[in-house]
Order: sequence, then C-alpha cells, then structure tokens
Amino acid sequence: MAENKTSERAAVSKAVDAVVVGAGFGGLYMTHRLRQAGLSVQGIEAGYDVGGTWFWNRYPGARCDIPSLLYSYTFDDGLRDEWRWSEKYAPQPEILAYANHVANRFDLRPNYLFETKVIRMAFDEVKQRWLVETDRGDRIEARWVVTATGCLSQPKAVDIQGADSFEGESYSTSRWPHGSIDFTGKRVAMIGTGSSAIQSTPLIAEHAAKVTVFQRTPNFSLPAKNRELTDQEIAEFMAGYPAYKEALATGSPGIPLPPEGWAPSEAELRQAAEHLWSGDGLLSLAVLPNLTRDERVNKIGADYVRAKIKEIVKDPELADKLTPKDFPLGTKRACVDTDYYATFNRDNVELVDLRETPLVEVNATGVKTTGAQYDVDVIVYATGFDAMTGALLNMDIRGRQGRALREAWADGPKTLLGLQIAGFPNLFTVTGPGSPSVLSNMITSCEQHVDWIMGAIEHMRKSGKSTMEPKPEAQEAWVRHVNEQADQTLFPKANSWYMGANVPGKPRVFMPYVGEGYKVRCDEVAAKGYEGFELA
Ligand code: NA7
Repeated sequence: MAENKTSERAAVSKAVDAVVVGAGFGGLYMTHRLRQAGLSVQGIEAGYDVGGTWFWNRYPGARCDIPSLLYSYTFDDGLRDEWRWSEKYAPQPEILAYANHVANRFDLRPNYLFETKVIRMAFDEVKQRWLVETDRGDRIEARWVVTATGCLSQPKAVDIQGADSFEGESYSTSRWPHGSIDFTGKRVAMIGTGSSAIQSTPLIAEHAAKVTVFQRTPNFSLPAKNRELTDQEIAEFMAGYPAYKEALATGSPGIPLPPEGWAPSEAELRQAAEHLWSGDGLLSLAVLPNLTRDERVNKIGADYVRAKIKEIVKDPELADKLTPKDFPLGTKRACVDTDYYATFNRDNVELVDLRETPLVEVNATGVKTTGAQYDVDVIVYATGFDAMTGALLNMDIRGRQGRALREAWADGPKTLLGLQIAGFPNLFTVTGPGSPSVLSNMITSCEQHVDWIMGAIEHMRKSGKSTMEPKPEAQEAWVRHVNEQADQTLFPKANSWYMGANVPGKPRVFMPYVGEGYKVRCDEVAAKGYEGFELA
C-alpha cells in the first residue's frame, strides 16, 4: 500500500471555470493552459503530489519505454532547454523529478487539492454546471471538467483467492511504498509477467534469496540497452528538433513510423527484424511495416524474438516456457527490459508456469498452485490495471437526466475522438478510449488533447456557447470506425488489456484508436466548427 502523507484540511466549497482531475502529465499541462487563458481552475489529485503514474509506480527498475528525449513535453522551449535527461530511458525518480520541475516552473501546485479523490460528479442541466464532489467533502461547481486520470492508473483488483490471508509482506507494483524495500535474503513471489514484473524482477533477484515468478502468459520483451545519454546525442536531437515538432504538428504520433510505401521482401524483413535487438525498444517495432496487420510480417518479428529467448536462456525447457506462442508480437503491449530473460539463468530465480499448474490460492505462508506450495516472505503483485476506463468508471459520473457513465458504457466505452461523451456536456477526457493514447507517445498525446480541448473551450467562450457534447450519431460513427480499424489488425487476437480482457466481466472492446491520421482528423473537426459536436 502507498504511504500517503495524511494532511488535514477543511472541505472546499466554491465555483470555478474548470475542474481538472489528475496531476499527471495531462492534468498539469491542462491546468497550465486553462490558467494561461485567464480561467479559474481547481485541480484534484489522489496522490499527495504531482506525477500521476510516476508518482505511484515506484517499483525497482520502473522506467519509460519510449526514449526520454521523446518522453518530454514540447510546449515550452525554455523547459526543453533547461531539462537534461541523464539516461536513454529515464528511471522513475527522474521522470517524477521532471513532473515536479514542471509543477514548480509553472507554479501549478497552488491550483491542486492533493490527497483528494473525486467520488462523484453530476451535470446540473438548469445551471449548466458540473458539481464535483470529493472524498474530503469538497463541493466544487465548474463549467468544464477535464479528466486527466490516466490510462493505467486504476489497479486491477487482486483476483486471487486468499490474498488477504498472507502473513508476510505484500506489495503491489502500482502502489509501491515510498522509500526502499530491503529484499536481502528474502524469498519473493512475483505474480505476473507484464512490463512491471519484467522491469522489476532482475533487480529484486540481485538481492533476494530467491525469486519465484508466477507466469500465466509469457510476454515478448525487447532489450532496452539503457545507457547514459551523451552530450552529442542530445545536441543531435536538438538539431533535429524543429523537424520533430513539425512532424508532431502535422500528425505524427510522436514515434517514428516505417518508411511509407516500403514493400520489403522476406529477406529484407528478416534483416529488419534484427533491429528489434538494437535497444530502440518499442520504437524498433516500427522497422517492420504492418507488424500488427500482416501475419507474415508479424511472424518474422515474433520468431526473431523467440530465437533470442532460446539463445539467452540456457535451459531449453525454461526458454520454451518463457516463449510467447499464442498471440502476435505487439498485440499485447511489448515490454522493454534490462536482463529479464537472462535473469532466469540465475540459480536464485525460478519460473512457475501457471498454465501447467494453475494458481489455487495465496495462503498464510505463500502461494499454492495445483503442483506445489511455495512458501515465501514477500509477495509482489504485478497484476496490472483496469486500463483506460477503470479510473473514469471509478467515479460516479452523471450526465444529462442523471444518466450514469457506467450505464452509458455498459457495453464498452463510447466517445467521439476519445475526447467527449454524448450526454455528458462540457466533460473532456484527456487520452480517453477511442483515441490513440497507449499506442502513442503518451506525453505528446496528452499535449495534443489538451491543446484541442483548450481550442474547444476558447471557441465556446468566443461564440457564446454554453455547452458542447458529441452528437449521438457522430459518436456512433466514431465508435464504429474505431472498431473497424481494430478489426483490420491483429490486435483482437490477443487477450490484452487493450481489449479489456484482463479484467473479469469487462466488455471485450478494443479501446485505443489504431487508425492513421488521428490528429489531422481532430484538427479538421475543429476547423469545421467542431463538426459532429453539438454546441448549444
Ligand atoms: P500488465 O501488462 O497488465 O501485466 C499484468 C500481469 O499480471 C500479466 O502477466 C497477467 O497475466 C498477470 N496476472 C494478472 N492477474 C493474474 C492472476 N490472477 N494470476 C496470475 N497472473 C495474473 O500490467 P503491468 O503493470 O505489468 O504493465 C502495464 C503497463 O504499464 C505496461 O504495458 C506499460 O505500458 C506500463 P495475463 O497476461 O493476464 O495472463
């Protein structure tokens, strides 16, 4: 559990122009833009400080999987020039320091209520205002509400029988305690093999007496080959910065794409696949055109990673268990690691394949599978998130006629452009479902959404409109388009959190937008007077 500071304060009751929920990268920039426009803003954040995902996910080895130089805001040249990333993939403390630097530089903290959770918000159709209520008893009226609650912020509930009965220490990677945990000499159970487990296992294994990794689904992971950034690399990046910004402005998702029109032969594809081991991490997936659309291309990439696992892991049987076989490369989020597969060559690391011997329960002394009882001192849950919709549905959001968002999204999330929801006027969702979000560079997507939302708010102010929301038919068309785009890819072949498949009972709907030209489309919609939106 997180060790939140506990601060006492009186409940706040006030009216503002806008409420921003979240003080991660989306929320901080939104607050800054709203304030710059002369609007009054109340930010609300569950953590005791800024940083969002980087505030909570403090487990050993947590770092970004997009190069730090790209995992940066682009809206302010001064900020860009004064910040220097030390490593190719920045570690969590440095990214959190960056969020703090941004909050200080733009003096954003005074706008926030920290250690405060929004529990309810309802649209008052007479006043045309939202009433936002928090777990501290705050009641804040606002004309606009912007949720910047993150795509991976609501931890998935631990769905393992007996988890509460364990008498040792247990931790969740997504709510890691502040301060270090001493694993020296301890027997550790790691549950899960997603990015969080893949990043933290090698570091925990360096200290623990033993680490037992409980794997339900083996994952594809690419080497980070992380290292210090050199002055020359930074200078080169800065020299190319105008072109990079231009690319973002004209619709690049903030990560490179394969060259257009390149139709490689099989031999060329095999050669290109070698780039997967170059250390370019997730960006290296872009060397294989149509990776997530063309099974032939995908197999070449996947086979390359499979061969690497076989080469790295000395025990062939163990290598085979660690090899993903039943979903295409990239259709569950690929991981970027430092020595993950090699860690299984250590004497103190063992793998339990839950497909062979399913997990039965956690009990007082450890973890029990159908094959054995594993007594441990520590259990680390790296079991993932209720992605993309979890944080939104965790608040009781009521739109027109008191209709609950939970009801509106009972069959899966429905939005227009991932930015607004029909029947929920003046509510904007930064990187909401139906936008590229987790398939893009999150910081650039946050900036793109915030800029678009700010444009919409300015437009409403100038044109004297009091509400804005999607027209139901435009929203339906967008939802259809999002699904059609996903259906043309290999993504639906995987039981991924992109599909909501990791949370029991969650509707199976592919949530991010995989089509091309998303930003161009958003800009066109705005240029046409917010086509598809009802401005009243
Ligand atoms: P992920 O990628 O959702 O991984 C969660 C892992 O936990 C995954 O291997 C799951 O197996 C496993 N899991 C979840 N519940 C269970 C139970 N009940 N029993 C056994 N194993 C379980 O979350 P992460 O935090 O690692 O990464 C999330 C994102 O953060 C990542 O993609 C980056 O973008 C950053 P499964 O695959 O469901 O079989």
